[in-house]
Amino acid sequence: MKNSLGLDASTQSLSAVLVDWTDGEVLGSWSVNFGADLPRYNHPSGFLPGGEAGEVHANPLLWLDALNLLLDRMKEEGVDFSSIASVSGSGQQHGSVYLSGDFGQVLSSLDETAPLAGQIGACLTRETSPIWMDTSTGPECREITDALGGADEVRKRSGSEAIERFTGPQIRRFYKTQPKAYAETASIHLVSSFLASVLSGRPAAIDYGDGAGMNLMNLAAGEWDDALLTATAPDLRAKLPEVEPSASVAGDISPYFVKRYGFSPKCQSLLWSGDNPCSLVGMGASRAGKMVISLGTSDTLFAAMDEPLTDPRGFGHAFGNPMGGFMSLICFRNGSLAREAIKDEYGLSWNDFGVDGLSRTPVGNDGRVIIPFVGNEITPRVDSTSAQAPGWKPTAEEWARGIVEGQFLNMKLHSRWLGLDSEGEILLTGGASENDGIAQVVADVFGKPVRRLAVSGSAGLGAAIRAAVATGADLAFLEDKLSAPADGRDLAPVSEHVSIYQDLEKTFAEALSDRFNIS
Ligand code: XUL
Repeated sequence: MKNSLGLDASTQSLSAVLVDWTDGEVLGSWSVNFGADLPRYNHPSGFLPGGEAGEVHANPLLWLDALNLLLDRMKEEGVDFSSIASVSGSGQQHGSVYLSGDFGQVLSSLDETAPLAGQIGACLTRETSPIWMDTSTGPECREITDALGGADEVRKRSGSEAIERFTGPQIRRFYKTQPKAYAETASIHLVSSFLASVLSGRPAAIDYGDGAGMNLMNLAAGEWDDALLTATAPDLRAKLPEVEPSASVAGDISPYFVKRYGFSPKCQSLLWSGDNPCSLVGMGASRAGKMVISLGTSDTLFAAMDEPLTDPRGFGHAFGNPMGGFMSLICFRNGSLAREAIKDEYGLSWNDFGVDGLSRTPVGNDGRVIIPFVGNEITPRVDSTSAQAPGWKPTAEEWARGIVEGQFLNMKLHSRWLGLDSEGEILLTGGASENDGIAQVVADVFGKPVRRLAVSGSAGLGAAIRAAVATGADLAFLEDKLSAPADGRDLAPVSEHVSIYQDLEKTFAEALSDRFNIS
């Protein structure tokens, strides 16, 4: 057995990647799209539409049906499950699943002739799961913060201030709004630990990576934090699984998967982690020194950290690094959507954001900046309805340059707490990273070389690498083979541009503080 399987339960799909860890090769990948492949759940974008007051929920049975469908498809395509030595997974972070005391018993006696959803569904004490897009818990965040004596205390303990989408505030809201169902709940799992439990045929622990996204774990100690638990909901300690290192084996794979799909009974089922912690591994950045910038619907910046640093301004997060130590995660809501809004508003094309397009305007727009928030931003936390050019009227081409420069100046300003200014390189991923014009602005604003990797689906790949390493594979070898830079795609910072952006960062910080009254 020389293969490992990585599963990725993301917001909109469940995917699998099969890796041969002796040769360091990806053997194949498969995916089930929740909206298109399981339309009976009415989750066109992976969650129930129409949630009120900021609620965004998904049906956990959908994830189970997707798991059966994904493995059915792989079986039909002739995947030899008996070649898999270990399996792990990556889950969308923060989402929670609420279960009765029967969960363990049901898992240990699953009937392999029937789908999972019909058997496990009876254990749910809350029909739907709040997911990371849920913003309904503002009052609960304030209550937890007050109980701890302030935002700094919550951040120092858990790695983040109390955040609406984080699991603790979500649990508190459930306890307040449905006290009876909360009392009937025997265990609360994350998406990651729920699916790890199903694969292992017994309740699995929560790992340090995903556990840190709950506002319940003491980040430095790697244990549930009594003060945070007490501030969140009564009897919570008894309802939470243990928290353990990400490399822990939850057990042999459940007989359900052995009998139904032909997995080896010796296949090791590892704890799962969150999607961002798994991406850190998949991008080859699990050792300190590399910074990953992912350009997606939201842009994110993450990096491994040796120490549990936290963001003194309270915008960024610190999680456990699945390979040991810690990681930062900073999320910028105005990512691709903001770039696209400016493109559409000013009649631009993506070529106008490319090398030729950007060459029509001077680097730094002659010392003028654009505040790139077309809608509310979370880093920094400000309400905004449109991007702004304080004190000037940009042309369409200046808007193209200015929105991108503003985004990365904001990113640089708000990642300074990581202390990575003078070292390392940037690994750039996500749709917009393909654009050489945008990628060069990243290199010049940060003053670091930018590398773009051949890898796609870094969360699932990271899960497969974690599974492989737990069964004896060499991390450095797999990173070299699987997370390698795409040939000829590296970009070096241009020194004249770097100094222009050093000055422009100050102008940008002043514009931000003038406009939003923040320091
Ligand atoms: C991280 C976050 C998202 C989810 C879904 O804090 O909320 O990145 O993990 O991808």
